[in-house]
Amino acid sequence: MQRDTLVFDIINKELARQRHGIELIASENFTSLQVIQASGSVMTNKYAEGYPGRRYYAGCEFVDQTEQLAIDRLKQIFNCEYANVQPHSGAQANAAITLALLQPGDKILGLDLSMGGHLTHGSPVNYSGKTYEAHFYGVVKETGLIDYDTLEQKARQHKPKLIFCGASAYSRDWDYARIRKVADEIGAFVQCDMAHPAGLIAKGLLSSPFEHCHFVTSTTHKTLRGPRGGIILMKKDFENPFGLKDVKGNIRMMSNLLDMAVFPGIQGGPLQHIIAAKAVAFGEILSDEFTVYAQQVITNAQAMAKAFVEKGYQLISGGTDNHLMLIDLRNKNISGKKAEQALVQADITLNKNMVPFDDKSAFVTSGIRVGTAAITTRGMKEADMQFVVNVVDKVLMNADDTALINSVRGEVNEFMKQFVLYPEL
Ligand code: DSN
Repeated sequence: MQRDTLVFDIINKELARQRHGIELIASENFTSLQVIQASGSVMTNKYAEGYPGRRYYAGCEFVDQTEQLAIDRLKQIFNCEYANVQPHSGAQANAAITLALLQPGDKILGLDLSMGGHLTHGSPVNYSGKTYEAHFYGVVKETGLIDYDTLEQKARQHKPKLIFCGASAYSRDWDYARIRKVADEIGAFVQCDMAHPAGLIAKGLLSSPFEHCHFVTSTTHKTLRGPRGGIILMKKDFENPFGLKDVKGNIRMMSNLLDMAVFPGIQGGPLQHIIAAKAVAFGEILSDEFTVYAQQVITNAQAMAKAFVEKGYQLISGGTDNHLMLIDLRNKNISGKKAEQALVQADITLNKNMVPFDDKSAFVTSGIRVGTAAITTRGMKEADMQFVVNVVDKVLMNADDTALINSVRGEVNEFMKQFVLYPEL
């Protein structure tokens, strides 16, 4: 077969883009080369419907080994009894939980998307909002912190079967114990979607959801710095709440229902190349090197937040406990959309984001979301955050000045040369 230079030329341009720019998208990161190699390996050729040791195809002895390794390492990272590494994404992981637990029309309660929540926690445009009766809590206007009073009030009022916690644009830690308390009171399950801060939780730098949440899901490509994918975890397996029995009359455990919800419930063949790459990434997370990385992510985020505040930017909740911050740009007279577009011209990528109680649509937004997971992987330290904030500010304050933005792009490209990315490629 002829080399597809068209595609590989485009891939090389993407590599150059990643090398030259400052990556501030809070949900992105740069995996190690060995994670890329595993995800681009011959494991992609293998069909392996089922689970290790119980597949519907022959020749699964090696994919069984990598999948088992991924499961064992993941259980070790979070000290859990159950892990499923097959979900293709975080959305699939969340879908599997709802499929295992709920019937169409059942009630769920989650953080409103416009307040930092996620599509799969009940948004009307997502299967979760279309299939289940979704109710929402938000954040307190004055503080930007989760409104636990409203969460409790809505839980008591609607009696959902499942309460979601976790967010995609929330910079503070969570009070999981408080959520579990009201869930127990009304007989609900609690699911934490820890996709954003998972790598920080892995190293004990934020509260652990595992003691208090029945189910924990995550993506693997954000602060966990693995390949693009999803996972499901339970600290402790438990008897399914529906009294379902297997053919021998034994009560099925929740782990059985979750495994069945992933396959055959919502997925077919697992992506074995990605599962091998997850195993590699989980091995990296177990290292001391990753502990240093996770700590630096937070140190950088706090230095960056301080630098933004010193320049008069309004951070929702005033700062950050994790890897991200949400900035309300209304006092800077620029929309999130315009900010995102101006910054990308200077090779700085981040995303526009609604802020709580936003008066602009999700397509325009009043805010931006900024994260430090990717730039920390590049090797930046807290002293570098001032440069990053300076160039972001320069662009935002001169968003119509093409010549100035071009000169900032030159500064950015020069600055990034010191943070070498994939020298082997
Ligand atoms: N799209 C992801 C994010 O950017 O946070 C969430 O799934």
